[in-house]
Amino acid sequence: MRTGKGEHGKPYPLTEDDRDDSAYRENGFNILVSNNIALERSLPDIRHPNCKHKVYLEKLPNTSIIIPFHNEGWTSLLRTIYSIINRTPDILIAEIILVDDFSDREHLKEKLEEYMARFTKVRIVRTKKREGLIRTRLLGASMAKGEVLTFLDSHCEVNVNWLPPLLNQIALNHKTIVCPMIDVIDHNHFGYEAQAGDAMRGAFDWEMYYKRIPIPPELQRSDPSDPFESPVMAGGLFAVDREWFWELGGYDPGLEIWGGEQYEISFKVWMCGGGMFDVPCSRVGHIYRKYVPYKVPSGTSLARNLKRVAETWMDEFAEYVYQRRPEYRHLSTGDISAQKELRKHLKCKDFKWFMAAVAWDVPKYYPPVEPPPAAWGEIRNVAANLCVDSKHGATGTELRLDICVKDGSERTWSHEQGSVLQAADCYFGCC
Ligand code: LR7
Ligand code: MN
Repeated sequence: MRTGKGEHGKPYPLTEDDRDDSAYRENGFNILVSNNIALERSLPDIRHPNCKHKVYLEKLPNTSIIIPFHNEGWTSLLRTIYSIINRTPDILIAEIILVDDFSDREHLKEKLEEYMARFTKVRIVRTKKREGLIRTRLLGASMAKGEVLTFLDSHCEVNVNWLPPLLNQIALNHKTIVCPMIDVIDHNHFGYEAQAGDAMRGAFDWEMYYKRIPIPPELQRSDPSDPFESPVMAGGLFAVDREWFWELGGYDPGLEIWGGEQYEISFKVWMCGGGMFDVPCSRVGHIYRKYVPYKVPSGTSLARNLKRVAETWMDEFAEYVYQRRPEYRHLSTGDISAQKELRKHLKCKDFKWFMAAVAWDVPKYYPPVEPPPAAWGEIRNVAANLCVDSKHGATGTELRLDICVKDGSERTWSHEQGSVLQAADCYFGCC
């Protein structure tokens, strides 16, 4: 029955002025539009019609809803909270934990505390320094009391009856991670709609880009509204049994700021005795940004996170990634011994099993490129404990013995069968 701009998830009628870049700068989406539509706006119920007739267990576990945020817009954050409060059975919410990752915007300080005082279930916790979204989620999870942990981004709108289908799947088997269908809230006009191609599941290519590929016919159910297996999640929106999450070691806390964690948790849950499902009857809208608005501390890189995950979980398949991204070979991952130990302790299956049993359709879309038969490494004079190194000299590139440096790319050599010796990279003009 609601009327007004943006109601029923309709696009806000934008004027030329509304499109000015200044409206996007702070959030990567149009904050003026967000400010001009109702915090409690209505959304279209775009679930599969069968969802209206599904029955769920009478007794479902309750959940802590954990929302990390860094410099989130005021109305986009509030709309996330209102949508949860309005569209979730109160009895299922143990608490809503807002975790501030060291934001510096004024509206996220006392003003937020004062506003949230009206919601008895909302708690605000704050990191003491910029941690990035992974450790920020971990902080929220460490304080959570609910039986299930549900993670959301700070610019979402949950849709009709989004939570019970997720909790139901976990109640049936607690070693399950579940994800809602992620709908698109347009970053210009805030129109709400399904992503292109609804019958898709999560995948990745060998550069470790997240991809969606069609659900293979073998996995399609007679009822398309039933949950289906998903090899990897998008990252931000999922629910997991709290105890199972910690049994899995939570996230690797060595992952910095942004990215890679979706692979870590996905590989881990599958390889270590659990499973992951997408649940079509649960739908949550997410604002996909136009660009990343926040600063990323220098020295952190997505590449490092990805290599950390590849080294811990992907076994010989990591080579396919390095084949695509040769620059990863020499990147330092930091210490991953605790992650390797966890993998052993949990008696996890190997990545080959994961590819064969779970992600078997991925290579059909993203065939890995076999690396040439080659040896990689340093050339060391053991007596002097010095390594062959390439340097620019007066006559071009010269080879000399020099101190051996771990991860020094110019000192790593590859040798293909039958070919001449090559330096691993074209750094410093030496190929
Ligand atoms: O330093 C930071 N600290 C934070 O607390 C950076 C971000 N954050 C917060 C931020 O406020 C937001 O709530 O962390 C959350 C995710 O950050 P976004 O919104 O900038 O990330 P994203 O939506 O662009 O990216 C997706 O991939 C991320 C890294 O792998 C996370 O897993 C996000 O949760 C994830 N988002 C989704 O899965 C929603 C669907 C989009 C897709 C794909
Ligand atoms: Mn997001």
